[in-house]
This record gives sequence, structure tokens and C-alpha cells, in this order.
Amino acid sequence: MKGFIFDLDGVITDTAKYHYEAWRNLGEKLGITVDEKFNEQLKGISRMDSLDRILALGNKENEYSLYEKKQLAAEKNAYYLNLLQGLGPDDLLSGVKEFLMAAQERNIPCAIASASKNAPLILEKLDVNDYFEAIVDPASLAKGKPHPEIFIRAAQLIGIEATEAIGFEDAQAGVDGIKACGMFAVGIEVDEPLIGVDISVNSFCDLDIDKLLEIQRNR
Ligand code: B16
Ligand code: MG
Repeated sequence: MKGFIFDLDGVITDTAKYHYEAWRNLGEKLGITVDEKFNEQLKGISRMDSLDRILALGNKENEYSLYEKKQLAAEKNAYYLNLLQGLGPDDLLSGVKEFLMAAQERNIPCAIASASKNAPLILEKLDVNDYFEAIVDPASLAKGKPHPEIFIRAAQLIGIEATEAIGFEDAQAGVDGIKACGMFAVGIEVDEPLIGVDISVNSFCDLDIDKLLEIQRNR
């Protein structure tokens, strides 16, 4: 048995840039500069954990109540959703659709392991829902990435062991989660190098599905 487990933001589509823009906007209102380098630390991290990291960056971690923090997170999400308005099938990253079609032809189940609560909406906008047998609900998890729980759950949902799956990630937190459960990791490296991946590519255009399966088999 085999299966593919995909992160969403930065792997299927480039919504990572919208998350960054939305956090930078919120940071400006709070007097905290969220730059591109710091933003790397937010990739794959849940909404509330990202907010906590930003507040800590500005030494403001004790200035807001939980209620206020939930309001700030909701404000960021509203801004983010606004940026997603024009998202459509053309926003799939290069080679993703072809890879999903090739997986479907080979009857290899695919699942989404994204920290994003917006994942179902984004997949619908991209018109790729039908390629995925399962989407992990991040609200159902005890721990976020880099904990491996989300990847273990995704493998369970498609009926395979974590060690039988190949995981695709663009963030270090995600790669760490994949490797922590013995899964084969493919890094989608655009900016920063990812440590610990089994192979890395710039995009799905660089991946031959059959060669990838062979590499995993002979690992
Ligand atoms: P939301 P991934 C993650 O998605 C993003 O990388 C991260 O920047 C974001 O904070 C997180 O989802 C939560 O997203 O606010 O939409 O629930 O990379 O795990 O697909
Ligand atoms: Mg990601």
C-alpha cells in the first residue's frame, strides 16, 4: 500500500504569500514588524500559535486576554479570506494537477495534512477536492506541526501506515513532523533549504511519480 500526504499552503497553492501579507498587516496595527525572515517561522504553524509568536516578537505576549487574541486572529483571517477572493484553478502550483491525476490513475490515495482551517474552502476554489480521499481537520488535533499527529492521522484516514506514505511539505515544521513518524519526505523548496528531507524539488514539475515511488521503495 502507498499513499500521498500533502501540505496545502506552499505545496498545492501559494497561499503562503497571502498569510504573510495578512500577518504583516496585523503586525503593523500592533506596532510589530513581521518581516519575510520571521514569516518563515510561521509556515505550517496554526493561526493562534502564529499570533502568539508575533506577540512574543514584539514583547507583547502578556498584553492581550484570550478573548482579545481570538479577535486579533479573526481579524487576520478576515483579511486573509479577502485576499483569497480571486483564487481559482489557475492558482494551483505548477505540476500539481498533473501529479494528482497521475496518482489517481495509479489508484494511490491522497490526503491533505494542512494546519489551515481554510483548507476545504481553498481546495474547493482550486477545484481539486475530488482528488483527495481525506482532509485532516486541524481542530481535531491535540498538537500542531512539528508534532507528527497530523501526518499520522492523514495516513490513518487513507488506510495506510505512516511509514508507507510520502509526505510533501514546504515548511521546516512540517518536514520535522513527517520525519518524526518515519514517513518519506519530499521538500518543496522555494526560499529556504529544508533540513532532513529525503528529496527536495522546486516544484512538482521536477517529480516523476514512478521514479519517486521507486526511490521510496528502495529507501
Ligand atoms: P488558517 P499549511 C498553514 O497551512 C500555513 O502554513 C500557516 O501559515 C497558517 O497559519 C496555518 O496553515 C493556519 O491557517 O489560519 O487558514 O487556519 O502550510 O499547514 O497547509
Ligand atoms: Mg505549507
